[in-house]
Amino acid sequence: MKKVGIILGSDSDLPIVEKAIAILNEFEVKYELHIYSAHRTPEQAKEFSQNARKNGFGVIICAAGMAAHLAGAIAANTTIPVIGIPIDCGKFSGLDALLSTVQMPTGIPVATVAVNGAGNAALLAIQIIAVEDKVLAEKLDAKRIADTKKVLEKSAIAEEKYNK
Ligand code: RP5
Repeated sequence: MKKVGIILGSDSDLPIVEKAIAILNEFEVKYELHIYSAHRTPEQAKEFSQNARKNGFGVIICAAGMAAHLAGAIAANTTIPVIGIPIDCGKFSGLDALLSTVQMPTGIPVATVAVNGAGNAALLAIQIIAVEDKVLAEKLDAKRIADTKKVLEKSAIAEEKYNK
């Protein structure tokens, strides 16, 4: 199975990204995490992305806040799918990072999830890996069914309380 790369612009992004790690663990998908910044350690970020395909990665998740150029900088050096998580650093409620991550020029795509959307970043990464992995695809289908059941159980409780 291909690995998921997880690149964070700073260790201060870890509390948000831990949700993605928990989901990857739940699905037993292998990952490798690094703290490489597009601005503070550009050489390491470049080297990682240039070698990602030959090192067995199938998708890369990038989390960064503020002037969040990390996902775009990683995507510039690989044709592996890149998922960007804009991080809310308390300024502009993360709108700065959202726009910096999502507004990529044609030719260098970044699949951007919601501000702090680490859960969906992990699920999307798993879906990309599952294109070529039947067992993983079945696990994703099972999770959808379980999630739907949970919502309907909550609906039943609310219906019982309010629909007199
Ligand atoms: C970004 O700047 C990082 O991804 C982080 O979200 C933000 C702040 O970094 P620190 O100053 O907390 O290291 O590059």
